[in-house]
Amino acid sequence: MAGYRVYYREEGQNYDFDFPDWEGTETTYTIYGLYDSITYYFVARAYDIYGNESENSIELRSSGVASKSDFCEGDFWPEGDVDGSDLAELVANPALLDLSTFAAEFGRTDCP
Ligand SMILES: [Ca+2]
Repeated sequence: MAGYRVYYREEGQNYDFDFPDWEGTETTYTIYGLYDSITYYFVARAYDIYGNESENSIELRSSGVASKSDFCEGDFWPEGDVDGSDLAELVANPALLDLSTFAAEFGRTDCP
């Protein structure tokens, strides 16, 4: 086996197996940009160096995988925390967010 491919679809749509959302050998991965108002489904397939691909894994269903509170609104310099580099971005472009919301997130280190 050479690695895994992960595919996802929105509820009511089909998988597009020509375009994996992710491919690699790690056994965890992170997906960004999902909406908490949409239900997503995921399957994984293993592949080998000859181009063969396995059947689908068991299909997983999202349940609020990306609720809004999981994101840091202040993480403008997106390295996973809200700190001085984000403050510099906010100062350079104050239209990004109001200062009080930013202040409430300052110091977070759990941004996805
Ligand atoms: Ca940051």
